[in-house]
Amino acid sequence: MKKIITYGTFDLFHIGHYNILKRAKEHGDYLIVGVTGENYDIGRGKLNVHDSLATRIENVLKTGFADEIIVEEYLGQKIGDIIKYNIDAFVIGDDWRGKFDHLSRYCEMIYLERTKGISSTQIREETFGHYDIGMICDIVDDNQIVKEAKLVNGFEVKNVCSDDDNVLESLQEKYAIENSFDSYMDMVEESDIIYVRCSTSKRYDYIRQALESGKHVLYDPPATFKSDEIKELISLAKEKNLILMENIKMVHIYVFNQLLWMTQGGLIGDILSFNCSISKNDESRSNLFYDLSVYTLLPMLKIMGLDYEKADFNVSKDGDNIEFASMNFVYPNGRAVINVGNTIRVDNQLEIIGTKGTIRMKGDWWRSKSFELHTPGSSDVQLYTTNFEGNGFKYLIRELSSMLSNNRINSKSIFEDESIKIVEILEDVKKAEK
Ligand code: C2G
Repeated sequence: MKKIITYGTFDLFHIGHYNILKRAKEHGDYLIVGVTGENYDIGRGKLNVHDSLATRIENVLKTGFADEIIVEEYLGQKIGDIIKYNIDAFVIGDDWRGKFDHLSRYCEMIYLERTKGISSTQIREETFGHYDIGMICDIVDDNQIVKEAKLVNGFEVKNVCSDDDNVLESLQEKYAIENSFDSYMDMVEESDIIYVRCSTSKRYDYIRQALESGKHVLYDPPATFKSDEIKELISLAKEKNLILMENIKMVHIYVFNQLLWMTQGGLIGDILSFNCSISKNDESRSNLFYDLSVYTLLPMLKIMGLDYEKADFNVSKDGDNIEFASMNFVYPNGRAVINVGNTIRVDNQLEIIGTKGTIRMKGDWWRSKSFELHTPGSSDVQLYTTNFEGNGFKYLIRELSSMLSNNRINSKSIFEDESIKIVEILEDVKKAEK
């Protein structure tokens, strides 16, 4: 009996998938089909698979060609599968030609011609639409949004605008953005989503104007230092049924959800202490201190909660510039200490101490792909990691994509009360700064 194996995602099942399964079966007597698991697809950069694993398996089964279905869960599984299932031949479409030649040591390799004119990507774009992103920016640094947006079907940074002509020219050239605009409102008109990436003092106005024009907004936080202004923006977005979302990538990354699960789900016991430090020296960005503070406050609020009893802020300044600030929060059963260095460097780290364990993230923890779990009484350190290329922007855009296709305006990664609380805290820090 000749055993064949083939693999695929089989999203939005179409004639190309049907044909390859049919022909794969014709090459042998028994066909095993490996259907990709969701985590595996995310890991290999296939971010917006639409159908659930169960639906994709069901569609493969319905063809009647598969004798057995397995789930492909990790990179490198194919070798183990060929050995385990005693496979004689591996079949795959010729879009993969050359990529699997190393498997020919284990079994026969058969590349079959792909069905022309049809793909899941094409169906996804036709069914779920296309969103043009317009970026308003005052530095020549796109935060990798141009590259990362391309990884999510249906999203593209098509328009750019800047108050500064030189910046505008450099941005358009550096990132090969199709259209540049002198007028912000003209760009807003031409875009579906606006990304506000400019100095803090300008953010509120740009966001408000975009929302008033009926456009979804993604912005570098904080939007403002005034809590009534953030509340106003949030209600404006709600009134117009628009998405208003902070660009905080950390909360969209898989490993951060694991960290939240452990801390919120009691896996490291009661939380006694949340301690983190962050510093970055970038003179090209004014008010960077406040941008950095947002990164620290969001995980604190998620892990320790919104209801601290007391807070005090110690702000050290050199002229107008904040060099360093320490923020201390007293919670009913624990403490949070946050140190933010602007021109004064501090070691970047995050530590959460619970009664049953300690979590540590070293280095640039806000963009880290891993954390350590230390358990009292054990010398074993467990490492939780997630692997991906880039800065994680694609995961944020993927959430945006899911919100748009489900007609949901509220992000579940950053809740409205957290957004408001962050601005309220920054408002208090501003007062302490004086
Ligand atoms: N296919 C085809 N013709 C199309 C589209 C897809 O013949 N028009 C084939 C692909 O070549 C592949 C199979 O259908 O053999 C499944 O395609 P996808 O669902 O796109 O899966 P893919 O990302 O190619 O996964 O481990 C996963 C595999 O390596 C392949």
